[in-house]
Amino acid sequence: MPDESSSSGESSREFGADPDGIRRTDAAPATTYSTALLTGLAARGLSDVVVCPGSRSQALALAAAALEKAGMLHVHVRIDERSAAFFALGLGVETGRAAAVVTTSGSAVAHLHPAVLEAHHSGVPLLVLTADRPTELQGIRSNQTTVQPGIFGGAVRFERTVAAPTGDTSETDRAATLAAQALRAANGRGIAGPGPVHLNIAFREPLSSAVTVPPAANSSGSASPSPSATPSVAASPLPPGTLAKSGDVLSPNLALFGGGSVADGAADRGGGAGEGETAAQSTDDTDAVAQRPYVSTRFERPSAVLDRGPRTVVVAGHASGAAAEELAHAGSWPLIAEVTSGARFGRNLVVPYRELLSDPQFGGRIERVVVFGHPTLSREVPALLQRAEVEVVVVAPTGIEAYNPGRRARIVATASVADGSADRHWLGTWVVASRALVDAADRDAAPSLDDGHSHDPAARARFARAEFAAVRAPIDRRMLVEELWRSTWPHDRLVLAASRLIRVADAFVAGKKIPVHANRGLAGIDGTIATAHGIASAQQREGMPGVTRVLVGDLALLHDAGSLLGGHDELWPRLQVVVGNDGGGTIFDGLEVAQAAQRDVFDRVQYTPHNVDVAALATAYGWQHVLVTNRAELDKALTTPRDLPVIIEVLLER
Ligand SMILES: Cc1ncc(C[n+]2csc(CCOP(=O)(O)OP(=O)(O)O)c2C)c(N)n1
Repeated sequence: MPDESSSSGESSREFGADPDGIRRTDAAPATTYSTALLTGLAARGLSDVVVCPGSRSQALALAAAALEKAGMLHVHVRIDERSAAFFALGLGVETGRAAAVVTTSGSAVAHLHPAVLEAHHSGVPLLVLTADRPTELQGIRSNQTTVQPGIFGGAVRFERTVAAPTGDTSETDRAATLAAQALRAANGRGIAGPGPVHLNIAFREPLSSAVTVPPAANSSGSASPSPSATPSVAASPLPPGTLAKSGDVLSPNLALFGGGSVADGAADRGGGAGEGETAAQSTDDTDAVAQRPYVSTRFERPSAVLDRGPRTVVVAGHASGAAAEELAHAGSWPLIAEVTSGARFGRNLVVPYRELLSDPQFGGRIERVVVFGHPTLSREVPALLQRAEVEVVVVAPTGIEAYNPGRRARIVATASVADGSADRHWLGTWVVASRALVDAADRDAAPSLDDGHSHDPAARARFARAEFAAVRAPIDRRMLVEELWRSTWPHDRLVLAASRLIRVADAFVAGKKIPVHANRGLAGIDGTIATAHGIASAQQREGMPGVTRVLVGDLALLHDAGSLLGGHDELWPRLQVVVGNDGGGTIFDGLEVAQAAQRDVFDRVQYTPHNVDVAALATAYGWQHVLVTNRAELDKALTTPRDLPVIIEVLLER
């Protein structure tokens, strides 16, 4: 039993006592269990719980609120579970640690699915805690009751359905053990890496009672636990493929990553199978056990030492991190770094990579590609990786799938460069050609400074006119992304929706070491604002400076309009939603279907026009709204400090 939940004889703090002052001594098992679970999670590093309202989940919600009062957690409240889950995803993106979401039973759980899928595919830690009905209410058309075990299919790293707590004294120990297992799985263990975890907990009436925060937890708790505060108490190991103690049901989905191998020691004892094998897991309480792909946490990918011979480029897809730039630098190889890679900087960077990959003199001569992260923003990169004569090395230390469009990549955990002399000519040709293309496309030729300083009134007037024209220039997509890029610094965050503008940014913005995020796991237009809100909340905690700017198309904004609603009385972080409003989804205008289909039909079912008044939308949710039409107004809007979140609207030509 973890120390923090042991009985020490110290007095406990109690929250939620009856208003008449009479202390209720009969704690509801639902509350005892929920408090133990959340205390266990907080003790192991969980810092944020996003609560959605509901009756069946009240014990978890009230316990979370009590732990917040005790300084152990931050609680955020969201009405919409989809929004809540993406908000938690954003917290996980920024902190690298799971945040938890609490929901009631029924369709509430299904609203978590988009964020769970995104977390699964992008490897972001996330913990979902769903309340369920007890077994006696299952299968009888009881209200708000559905099939919650296994609802997320193979998308969760670990899942456990817990039978309704009964008040048995062993339950608090088991809650603490489960907390440790769940956080370990969510925060990343073994080759699967971080991802979503689902704890589905049945509750029986009484659904809650006054919350008593265990004293040890009370004194040691911190609302901002440091990462080093993570597991200090070992959980009891679950042998792979075995059941938890009676009352708990291991989901068949647990088999996905090696049965009980997320429990301490199990993976190390070699219980898993190799990658590509399958395993079935039987449980007492579930008979629908699926055969699922089985990835052992034991399996490790090899490391590669790359010889210098082949003409090589390094591709940094989404969330590669700086390792891609380091390898390109060490190998003297051109670097193709997508805008959300975290590696878009350095001397080897090739911004106009699409053009050069399509050029036989450049792309045509590539012999080897080393890929980091998840490239999603061009057609040229996957086409390159499918060419039979090109060797492909994919660096993926963790992750459920490695990027492998040609299905013949060598997948490694790390890559380094062998000794020897670099082929500087190869790098030089790319860098020179890249610079030439960038210069040719440069539209920002500054007005001549000589004119500005001239004694000739005509020259000075010419300078003033040029300067005026530059700041009054109407905004187009490229200007929009370049101005955003220019305004953003390392202490800021930039979040890009899966609209057309992310591709424009990828095509044009220069190298700059700034944090850029996008939900590229599934490239959905859903949840962008909520994710950015989560990122901003985590980043700006404890007085940190910075602004989070979100660049969305109008459909991405409308899709996540519900996330403009924050928690009542919760402080907003500095958040700017910049919407490029072109009246619908113009990303589809660039597809072949735009030429092939009848115009009116195409517009109706692909472009999907709308007439939403964005200013009124902002007002409805208590946001500020600014409409900008030229560069000067845009710059001002991006740099003006505000007390409220703002939607900066830019009208764009279709
Ligand atoms: C959840 C989800 N539904 C549908 C899509 C398909 N989709 C991709 S881009 C897009 C339209 C984007 O429109 P908008 O945000 O206005 O940006 P624009 O293309 O106009 O720049 C849609 C519907 C998706 N990616 N995700």
